[in-house]
Amino acid sequence: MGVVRFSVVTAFPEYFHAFLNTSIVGKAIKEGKIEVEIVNLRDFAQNSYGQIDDYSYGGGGMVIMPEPLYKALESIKSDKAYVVYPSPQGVILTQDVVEALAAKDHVILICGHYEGIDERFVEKCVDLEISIGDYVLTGGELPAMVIIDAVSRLIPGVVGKKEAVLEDSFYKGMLDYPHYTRPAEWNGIQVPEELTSGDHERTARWRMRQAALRTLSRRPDLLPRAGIRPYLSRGIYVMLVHHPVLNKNDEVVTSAVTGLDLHDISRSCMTYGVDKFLVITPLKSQRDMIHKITAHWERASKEGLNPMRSEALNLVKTFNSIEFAIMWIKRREKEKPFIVATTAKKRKGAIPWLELKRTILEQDAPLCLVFGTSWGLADEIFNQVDAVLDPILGGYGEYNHLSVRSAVAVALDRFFGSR
Ligand code: 9D3
Repeated sequence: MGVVRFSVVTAFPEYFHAFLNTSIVGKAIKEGKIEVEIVNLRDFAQNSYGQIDDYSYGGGGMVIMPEPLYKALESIKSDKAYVVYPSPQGVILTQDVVEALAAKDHVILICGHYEGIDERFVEKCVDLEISIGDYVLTGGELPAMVIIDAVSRLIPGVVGKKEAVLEDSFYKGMLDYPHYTRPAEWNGIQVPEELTSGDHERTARWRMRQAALRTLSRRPDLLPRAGIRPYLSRGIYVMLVHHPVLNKNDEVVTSAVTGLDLHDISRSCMTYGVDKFLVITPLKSQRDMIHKITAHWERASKEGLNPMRSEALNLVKTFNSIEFAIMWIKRREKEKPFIVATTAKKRKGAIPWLELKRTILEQDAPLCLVFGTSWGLADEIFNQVDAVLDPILGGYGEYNHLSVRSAVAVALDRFFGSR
């Protein structure tokens, strides 16, 4: 995050006086964390009348002329400035755009007024047009301040540590929970009991729940990109089934456990916040082999070798049937988990990924995602689960043969990854 410098070209410098001397932005400037220079467009006027605008060709209002803008821009000393023009025709300002700007060394903001600025200047000098939303303002000054404000708070040390932590990827893409301060009762309205109880865990759970419910009801559009794992209070389980599964002739068989699946899926589970990786095989010899592998890495970790690998493999738990695994989850969670089967084939009644993501967040129930090895889960499984997911489609051609560990990674990213 390298921005230290903003230059603003404007015909109304007074707009910025209070902004640059107030609150967090004012303090950041005083402390030298950012630098904001205001360039008065009138100083680069065409004539002694201070003319900077003229009638629009083809009729309409006034348009800022290209030459004063160009002279103003030339007056700003910089080798690698990024030129932004706040305009109703721009890309909508989102946090992604703010983050991109925060990576620049020098951002120049060109404030339009009246009907706008001459398009030839835009063509020749502007790197990006940015709109701050679909409503009509009188000029680009307020948008310029919005951009400076949003970018500044990303610069280390500009906002306090507490707030900065809130900005962590942890909270990314979801709405905030409601806030309260004293008095505990105001106008007959009580502060929610969860916040005054002094029980930190209960407070945290309540806040995450509020954030989830608000996001679902007010901004469901945020859901596809939101990382929801921190908002779920119950366990998430990935189940890898080696029996009953199909072979290539659609016969029910028992498949072999592979070391690759064990290592790779447990690492994916660890990465996305899965609580346990349940490996199902009715063969005792196979379960023994799994224990041998996990014990090996456990020992390696105790000897100071690859502790991360053993941490991930700690998630592995073996069962000789799906039923036993579900019983174990039920006992651990004191509740029946929501069981979801995955499949590479189209099945009627299957639900889209986003719908399941919404359901998981809404219900906050324990979740068990079931993956079949070999040619997929046997038919009998699909009648016993709460939902079946649409297959993962690459969006290209008919070929649809992901390895099960790739499918697990894609599935976990769709539900719990934040983008
Ligand atoms: C008559 C057509 N209008 C375009 C929608 C003309 C017009 C309206 C408002 C031309 C310029 C402006 C001034 N607005 C900005 O400079 C502006 C703006 C905005 O109005 N809304 C959201 N974001 C921005 S960024 C700059």
